[in-house]
Order: sequence, then C-alpha cells, then structure tokens
Amino acid sequence: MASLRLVFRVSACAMVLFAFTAPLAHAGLISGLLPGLISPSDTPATCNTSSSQAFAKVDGDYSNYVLVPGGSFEAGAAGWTLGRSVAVVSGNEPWKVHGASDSHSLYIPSGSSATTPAMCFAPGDWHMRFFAASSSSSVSSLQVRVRVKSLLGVLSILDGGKISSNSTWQPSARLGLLLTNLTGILATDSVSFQFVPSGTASWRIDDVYLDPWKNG
Ligand SMILES: [Ca+2]
Repeated sequence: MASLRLVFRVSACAMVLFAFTAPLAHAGLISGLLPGLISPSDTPATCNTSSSQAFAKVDGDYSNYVLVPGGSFEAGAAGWTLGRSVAVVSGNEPWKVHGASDSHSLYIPSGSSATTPAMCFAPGDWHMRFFAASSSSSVSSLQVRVRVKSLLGVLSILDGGKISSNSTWQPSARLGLLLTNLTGILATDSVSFQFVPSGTASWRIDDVYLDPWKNG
C-alpha cells in the first residue's frame, strides 16, 4: 500500500482543548482506507487499521477505536518512550477490552512519564480513551500532553488537561482534541501522547485507544 502520508495543516500556535465528553453513539465507520490519516515519517508507512468497538461493553460507547501501537502492553511497550522507572507490570484493566487473556499494564511512577510512539491520526474531530488507576486511595490526577512535530522541526507540547481517578481501574472519558488555527499554517509531521502523573501518586495505564474517525 502506498504511504498514507498526507499533509495536515495546523497552526504553530494551535490551541488544544481537551474536553471530557460523554461517549457518543455509533461511530461512522468507513471501511477500507481510513480517510485523512497521517502516517508520520518516523512511523511505518502503513497504519494499523484494525478497529473495534472496544468500549461498547464498558459503557455503551460504540465508537470504533484503533489500539495505539503497543497500547495493550501485552508484549512490552515497543516504540514507547519510557521515563525513569516506568515498566510493564502484571495486572490488566478488569474489562479486558483488548483480549480476555491479557494480563499486563504500564506502571508510571510519580515524577516520570511515558510517551506513545508517533502515530497515525486523522485531522479534525477525533478521540482517545484508555484505562487508568492510581496508587492512591484518594483521587489524584494524570496529565495527558499532546506532542506535535511540524515538518519544520518545531516540536509543540500541548497541555491536554488531566484525568482524575483513585486506585480503582477506571475507563477515561473521551479525550477530544480541537485544533484551532490562530496564526500561520504549518504542516504537522507527527503526533504522540505523553502521560504524566501529577502530584505524588503513581499510575497504571492500559488499553490505550484512538478513534481516528470523525464522528457526528
Ligand atoms: Ca493489557
């Protein structure tokens, strides 16, 4: 398959707004090629197009999601950039949406971080969901950052907000990304997501999914 690489225009001063919204009903899945996908230069020429309604049995979210590369942590965390003491550990999110026999997740201690590989994504309205649990019985927060690299080599780290949970595994709400042009237009080369614990609690994450399709 020819490279799916396309150019996605985004402002150098793009504003990102993560909105925790309720799951939408049925996604508009388009079979075959994913429309508008970007294949960054530092990722394989083809993108993972194996989608599933991974959160349907969790809370009735029938959107179609693609697993982020290595996002189940069942075979390590290939391609991920792991900070100090981050490690794949035993214990899976209890819904086991990726596989009934899955048994591992990613541990991220306080003061460290974990970053996904650069990946395909669709411009416009798209969403991320994952599972998370903290080490604290009280509610603490995990920050999600969006790392956008332009074709000019400019790396923008965009604050995507935080999710909150306690020591019980929870599915995240949908993280929605809105890019708004403010000034000039640059081409985006790649995008990745960084998970950063806030405060003193450590975290585990598992089954990180991206919905690359525009939903209604
Ligand atoms: Ca897992």
